Amino acid sequence: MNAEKIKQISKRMSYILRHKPDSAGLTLAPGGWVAIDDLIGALKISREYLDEVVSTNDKQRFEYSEDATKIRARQGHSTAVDLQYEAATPPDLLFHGTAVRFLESIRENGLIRGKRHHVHLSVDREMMIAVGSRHGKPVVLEVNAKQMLMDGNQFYVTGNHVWLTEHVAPQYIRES
Ligand code: HQG
Repeated sequence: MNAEKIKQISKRMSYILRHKPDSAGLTLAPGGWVAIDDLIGALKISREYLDEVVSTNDKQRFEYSEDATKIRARQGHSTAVDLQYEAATPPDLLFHGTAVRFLESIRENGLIRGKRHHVHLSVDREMMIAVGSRHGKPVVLEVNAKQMLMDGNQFYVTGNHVWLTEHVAPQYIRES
């Protein structure tokens, strides 16, 4: 199917499932779920087309429920919803990709979640360079997840291996 159209639908799905479900007349259930039938109705696409958008998505941003009747965005939400992730134990070291121009503020305030529910971290340094590049000249920060955990901070992991936490205080950050 047409790659451009798929991308366009995927962007609209991110907007609906993360930020403005009511723009499509939908409401997110706890966990961030909506009925697939409702979503494809709102998007005016077939189930087969949705399957294609979900399976080919470069970052695997969406997931189906086990019974394949519901769909959600795995992370990145700004709308108020409890994704019901269970706390998980992260690897000792995680990375965060950002832009050089944010460093001064990050040194002072740590990593803040901004409009999103969480700060996004990963074990994948390369991917974090790409994430940082979205904002300018990229820089990858090392996050001492082991110490954060010992100090009582909580972490969550999504099905596409993004690690989430509410805030990373400056003392856990190292500029690599
Ligand atoms: C930065 C995309 C100043 C933070 C990506 C980031 C990711 C600060 C920007 C996912 C700061 C927020 C998340 C502070 C953090 N002062 N700047 N104290 N603390 N920042 O887009 O992490 O395509 O909300 O470093 O690929 O870039 O949407 O977060 O540069 O996986 O699926 O403020 O979103 O995925 O930007 O990206 P964002 P992010 P999707």
